[in-house]
Amino acid sequence: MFILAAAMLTAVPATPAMAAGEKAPGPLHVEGTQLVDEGGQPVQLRGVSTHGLAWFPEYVNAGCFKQLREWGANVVRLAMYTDEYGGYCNGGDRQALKQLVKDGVAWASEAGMYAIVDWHILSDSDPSIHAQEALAFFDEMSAAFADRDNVLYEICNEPNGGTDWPAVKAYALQVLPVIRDNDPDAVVIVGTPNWCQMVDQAAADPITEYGNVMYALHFYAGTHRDDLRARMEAAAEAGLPIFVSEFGTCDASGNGVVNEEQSDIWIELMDRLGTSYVNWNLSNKDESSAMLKSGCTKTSGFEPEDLSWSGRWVYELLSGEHIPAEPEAEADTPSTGYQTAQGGLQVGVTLVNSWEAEGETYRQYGLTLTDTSGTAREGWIVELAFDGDVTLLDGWNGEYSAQGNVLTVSSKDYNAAIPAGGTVTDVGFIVSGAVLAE
Ligand code: IDC
Repeated sequence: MFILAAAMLTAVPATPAMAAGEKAPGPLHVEGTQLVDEGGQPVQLRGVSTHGLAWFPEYVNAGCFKQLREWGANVVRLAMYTDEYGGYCNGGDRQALKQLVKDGVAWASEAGMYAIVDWHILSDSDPSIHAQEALAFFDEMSAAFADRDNVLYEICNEPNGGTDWPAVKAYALQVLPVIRDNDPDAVVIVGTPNWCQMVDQAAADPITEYGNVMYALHFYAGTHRDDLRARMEAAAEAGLPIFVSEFGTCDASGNGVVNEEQSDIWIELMDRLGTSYVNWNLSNKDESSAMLKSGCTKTSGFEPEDLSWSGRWVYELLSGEHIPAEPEAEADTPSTGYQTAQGGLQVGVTLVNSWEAEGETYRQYGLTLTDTSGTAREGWIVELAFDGDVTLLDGWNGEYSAQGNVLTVSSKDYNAAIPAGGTVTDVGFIVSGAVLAE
């Protein structure tokens, strides 16, 4: 845990860290849509995923995993790419990769955490491409981990391209008996088509031949929103046990801005459904999904200042503790914002956050619109002038268009109506390139 301030010692982590002498994680199984422990009590796993083991092996170490546990994580995912360069099926050192998986599982156990062994297909969009290697790999791994209770197997990260559910299911039905021969009760997570978004297809035709199977849904908060959440909820209602074995706070490229608002909405849904989730990714790669700043060369013993924006958000999520904002982020935040009047609307503008990434300054603003005309309206539009050409990265609860130095924001269907004297809140956007002129 970070040593931040004495006051933080009173914060109650959402997942309490293991006390000394507490027993190692016990076996899990699937009941209905839920992951449960031996006593049938629901268990929600929450944790982080490594980046590709071949590229970032250094984070697989005892101290790092112990610290993740102290932060509140109870699961770590060991992501082993298959077909990306250096992956298990593309020139990777197989012995070294398997050893990393074994070490990772051992260190996860030692820290009191579950471990997910992830066969990380991606550019090989159909898991049947490397099915033979997968069968041999899972045979060896499930034999090695047969006596361990804390291992879950994720047999195909993200089927994509034209790979449909019947193809994924056929592959799963090849891998499942191999794992079950060695490790009869282990929980197995099966990917779903279209980068793990088509849980509806699995719900319509689930695997009935084996128990303790869960289905992966993946989301990136900057990209995937209500549609995917609705699909997830419908599949859960239809009885599908879902495991969010990968999610990002940013967009689906693994980069872009961290969308805290959408991430929070996702967490709310997963907490409500009791869904387990794992954040992408534990590395210092220069991309916004990486938890560590690219300048951080530590591989354990992280301090708050080592964490990226996403890393801070994940730390706060897992630990329930708040990291005070970094001084430089606050530096250009006006405390009260400012007001401007347009067409009978009082517009309150606040600079919520600003940050640097890849040599660019990003600023997040929030708007509050209050009617001062005394007449109800069925739509609104606001023009905001910047001190130079402005680039829009993201916006919510409004329609946006940026031209030159002007950003135009207008109403969505659901917040178009403002009663006389009424207020619209939660409108916000992220821009780069210029500062809002006051
Ligand atoms: C991304 C990594 C990036 C790496 C790339 C390889 O963040 O550094 O170069 O893979 O192609 C996924 C995948 C996951 C992706 C991630 C972000 O499971 O491997 O990682 N993402 O693009 N699905 C949706 C997003």
